Amino acid sequence: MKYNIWVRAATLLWSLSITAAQDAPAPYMQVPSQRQLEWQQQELYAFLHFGPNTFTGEEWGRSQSRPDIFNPTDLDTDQWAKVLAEAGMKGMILTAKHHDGTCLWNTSTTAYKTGNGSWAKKREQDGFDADVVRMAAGSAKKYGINFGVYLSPWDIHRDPAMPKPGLKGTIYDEPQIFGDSSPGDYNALYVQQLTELVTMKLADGTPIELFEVWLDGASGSDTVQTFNWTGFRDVIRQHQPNAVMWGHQGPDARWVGNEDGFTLPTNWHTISRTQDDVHYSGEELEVGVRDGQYWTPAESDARIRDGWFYHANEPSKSGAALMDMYLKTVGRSVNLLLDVPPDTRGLIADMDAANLKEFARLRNATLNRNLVTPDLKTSASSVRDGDIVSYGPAKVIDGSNDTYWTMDDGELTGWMEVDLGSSFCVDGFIVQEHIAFGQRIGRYEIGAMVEGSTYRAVVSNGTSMGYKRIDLLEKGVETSRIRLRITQANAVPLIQSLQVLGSRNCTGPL
Ligand code: FUL
Repeated sequence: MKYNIWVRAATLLWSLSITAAQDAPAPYMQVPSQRQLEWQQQELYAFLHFGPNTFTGEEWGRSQSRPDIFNPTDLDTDQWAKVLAEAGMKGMILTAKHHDGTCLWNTSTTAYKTGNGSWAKKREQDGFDADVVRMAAGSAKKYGINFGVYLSPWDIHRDPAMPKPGLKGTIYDEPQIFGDSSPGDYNALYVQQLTELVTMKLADGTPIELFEVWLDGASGSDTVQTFNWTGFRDVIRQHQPNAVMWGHQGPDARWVGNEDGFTLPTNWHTISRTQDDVHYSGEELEVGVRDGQYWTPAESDARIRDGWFYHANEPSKSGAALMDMYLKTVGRSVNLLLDVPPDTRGLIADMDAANLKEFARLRNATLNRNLVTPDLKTSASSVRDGDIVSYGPAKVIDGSNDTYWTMDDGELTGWMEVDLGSSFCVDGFIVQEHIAFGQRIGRYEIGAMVEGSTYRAVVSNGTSMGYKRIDLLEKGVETSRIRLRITQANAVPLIQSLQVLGSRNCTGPL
């Protein structure tokens, strides 16, 4: 009894002493804003390219068709949201206006909108909403996924370099104001369109919340138009403070430099240029700039089919191909924006829905096999100020995004171990750096204890860790202890999470 009282008193004194814990490490160089951090956690979401091109078979519509061309036979935005939500996608971004200039919402800025076509008129007569952006936003909300819009800065409809004889003499023959030397102010028109989108409301009056606004960088004409990126950003910030503004170079998220669903193994969340600077090349965007001037993480936009818009004859990528993309993007700290284009019915094609379902099954079967539980034993080469309660290695397996294992300032390398309790067949790892305080780690290794007491490096080429790294092994290894070693960092490393993937034994089903 007495002994117990002494133990309790000692424990109390010890826990009081650790409340005066050493301060957390100072943030290192650039850090993400709250909106960027939340966006990074979305990881996988869909792009929906939908509009006149769906019906003309074009990819870059030349703005020759009239709104009547937009004629989905069975449009059901609820089906989009349901398919995507069931496939574990966290949101959808709809082409409110693609390069051809047709607006999918009821804008007051142009006559060139689907709302002026016979499909919309008929729907309205029948008492239904015909504003495709609003309909999609409502469906996203209904199925609990995020919503975002794409608004193409390049606007062929207004670009004098792109002749439109097909619209001559119609109400769609509108002033050609795109370009620095054209009459009129295209930036003002764009700001108006952006403002309409960021202030849009659902039919019941609730404001539509956007998680991302996609400002495409492409321009296929020679017309030079200097865009007012700062002005565009201000409009988004004012009305949608939580929305990430995507542009070729930010400001909130950057292009990954290709449209094929991969990035190079090394990927930094920072770069040193803004939208107003010369464009980086593809590879420069893939890699980013270590210790760069701006926190501008990469997003990979890729396609389930060959084109961005639906074309019936194109094959749909298999679940396995999509899984490969996922590992080369999300598994390398880059968000994956996967295009799933609605067809001419206005539905996600059955084949695409089936492949998304298989993709979700594969993700689950591969990644949802964490052997680590918070009660397991951990140890580390050292702990910040010896304060294991605040910064110990158990923080890596506690399931919290707010805690991490770290060491004293100036300690740039070190290791932490987790004892799995008994032998398992380990075949993969998911590691996360605590990026809320910056990106620091340049190299890491993961070892598995084999033959009693030696560690064998099973991941030996870990590079920039960042938000999340998924390392899958070609062959499972029988082990009961795992060691994560940080072998290069530019400031004391902060490890937020380590998941060890595997099953009971190597002969069992994976
Ligand atoms: C590109 C565009 O030119 C494509 O049509 C597509 O919208 C893709 C996502 O971005 O820049």
